[in-house]
Amino acid sequence: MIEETIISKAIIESYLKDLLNSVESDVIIGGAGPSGLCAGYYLAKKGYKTLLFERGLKPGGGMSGGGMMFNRIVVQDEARSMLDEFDIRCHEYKPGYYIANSLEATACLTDKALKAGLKIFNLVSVEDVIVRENSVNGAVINWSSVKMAKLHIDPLAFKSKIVIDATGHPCEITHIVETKSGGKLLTSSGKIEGEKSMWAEVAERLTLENTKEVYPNLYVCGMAANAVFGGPRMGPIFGGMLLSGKKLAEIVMKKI
Ligand code: 48F
Repeated sequence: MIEETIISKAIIESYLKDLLNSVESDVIIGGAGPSGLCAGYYLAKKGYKTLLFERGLKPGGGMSGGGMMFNRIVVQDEARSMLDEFDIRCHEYKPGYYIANSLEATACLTDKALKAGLKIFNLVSVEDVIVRENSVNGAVINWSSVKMAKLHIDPLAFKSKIVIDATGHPCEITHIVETKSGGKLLTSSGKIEGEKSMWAEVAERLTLENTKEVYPNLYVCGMAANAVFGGPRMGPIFGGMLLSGKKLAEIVMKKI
């Protein structure tokens, strides 16, 4: 005999236990694209209490869609070893260009990150941050459906030592901080410099250079890093995203 109320209690209790245990953490990541998942994987693997809030139903961000809905991604030599780290199969298309299935890549990143201990809360958006004495101290979250339904419902606040903006092109968390801090970001103008048009080679290099702190205790990785610091976009080559997440995890580990 199957009792429906046991199913309900199992789901509610298990989820709420995770949620309650997450109110204070080491690191909060906004966005489950490749860079956010990668950063979360390396941090969780080293034992840092790390949460990831993802607005959408599924993790993966822009990775699963590949290039123009052709579900393939390209990764260059520099990030080849990361495909192995995540058990993502690939083959060399031309010297230095590796091609992988974008659905497999997304699934493998998600699987490894979860199993390393990253807590992923999907369908939840970061809508604000906690700020104390000009330093980010956590994220303010709400169900994504609340915004979609245009409901006026107050959010909840989760504290962390570090917040990572991995929200991709719109760099949403940095936008919030820029707006509310009066434009005092650690960029050359103090504001978001804005993403530039596609130039894959330069973009891949700059993604790594731009992976850093943008406001005290707020860090950017992936496409958000280029959008914030004024780098170009790169299209469906993903080595920079993976390396950026890894680099940021290392920076954050040194900081805390
Ligand atoms: O855009 P996205 O995949 O970020 P990424 O890790 O990778 C970029 C590439 O996919 C691609 C590219 C490189 O080849 O140019 O675009 O930098 O994933 C960002 C995720 O953040 C979520 C969004 O739903 C997506 O899954 N997101 C955006 N804003 C919020 C958010 C928010 N405010 N709160 C929570 N999640």
